[in-house]
Amino acid sequence: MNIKINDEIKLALKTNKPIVALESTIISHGMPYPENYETALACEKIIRDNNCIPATIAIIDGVCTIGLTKDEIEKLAKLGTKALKVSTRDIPYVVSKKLNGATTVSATSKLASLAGIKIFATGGIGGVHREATKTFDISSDLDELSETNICVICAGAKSILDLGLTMEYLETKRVDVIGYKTESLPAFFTNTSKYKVNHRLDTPKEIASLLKTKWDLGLKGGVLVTNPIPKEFAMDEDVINKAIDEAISEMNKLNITGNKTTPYLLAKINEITGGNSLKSNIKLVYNNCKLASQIASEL
Ligand code: PSU
Ligand code: MN
Repeated sequence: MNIKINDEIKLALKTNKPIVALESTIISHGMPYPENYETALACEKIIRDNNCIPATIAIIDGVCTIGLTKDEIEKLAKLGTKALKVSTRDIPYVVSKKLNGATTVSATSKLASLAGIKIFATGGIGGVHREATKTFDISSDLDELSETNICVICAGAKSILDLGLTMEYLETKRVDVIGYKTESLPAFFTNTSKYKVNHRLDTPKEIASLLKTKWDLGLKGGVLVTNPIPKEFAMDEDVINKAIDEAISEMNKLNITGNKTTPYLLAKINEITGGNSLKSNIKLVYNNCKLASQIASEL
C-alpha cells in the first residue's frame, strides 16, 4: 500500500497510545511562511506536552505519509500555495503521479482513518459557501465527515461560509456537531454565532464516551467538535465581518472560484486585518490541539 506510517506512530498504534492527526493544507494554503512552519511545529509540541503522539499528514513524492519529518513540514511550508491542495478526490492522481500534496480536512480524515487514527485537530473546516445555491460550492470536508470514522476538533466555521447552510448540510449527512462548553456554534474568529450546535458537552471524557458509543454501535461517520476561540484571542465581530465582506467582494471581482476560494479569502482577510486574523487563527489552532489531545487520551 502507498501509506507510510512513521515508526513512532506505528508503535503508538500497536500499544494503544493516543495519537492526534494534523492536516497540511493549513500549512501550505492556510498561513504564510514562516508562521505556517512555526505553527505546525508548535502544534506537534502541544500534542506531545499533552502526552499524545502528533501525526502530521501529507503526500510526499506520491506516498501518503502519516507523521511528517521536520524537513517535510518545512518543504510544504515553503512551497505554500505552489503545493497541490489535495482533497480525497485528488489522492489517486497525486499518488499515481508521485507528486507532493498538502491534504485538506477531507483527505487528512481519510488517510488518518485508514491508518487507524481517530482524533484530528485543525483550525477550521470547509463548509457550504455563501451563494452555494448558485455555485454548488460545498466543501468535500462535509461529505468525508459523513462517511469516515473520525473526530475533527475545530473552532467552528468561518463566516466566509454560510454557517446556517453548513449546519443544515451536516444534519442531512448525519454528522453530530458538538459544542465544547458552548451551545452556540463558534464562528472561528469569534466564539459565538447566531446558530446553535446540536449538543453541548463540557468535558473531554464525555466527548470520548460519545465517540465510543457511536462507533461501538457500528454507526459510520465522523463527529465534529467545535471549540470556541478563547475570549482573549477572539476578534471584534464588526471588524472581522467587514474584512470578510470586503475579501469576498474582491474575490468575486477577480473571478476566483473552486478550491482557490478558501486560500484566497484567508490571505486577503489577513491582509485587510493587518495580520490580526492570523494571530487569532494560530491561537485557536493551539487551543484545538490541546482539546484533541485530551479527547484522544480519554478515548
Ligand atoms: N479553513 C481555514 N484554514 C484552512 C482551511 C480551511 O481556516 O487551511 C483549509 C482546510 O484544509 C480545509 C480546506 O479542509 O481549506 C477546505 O477547502 P475547500 O473549501 O476548498 O473544500
Ligand atoms: Mn469548494
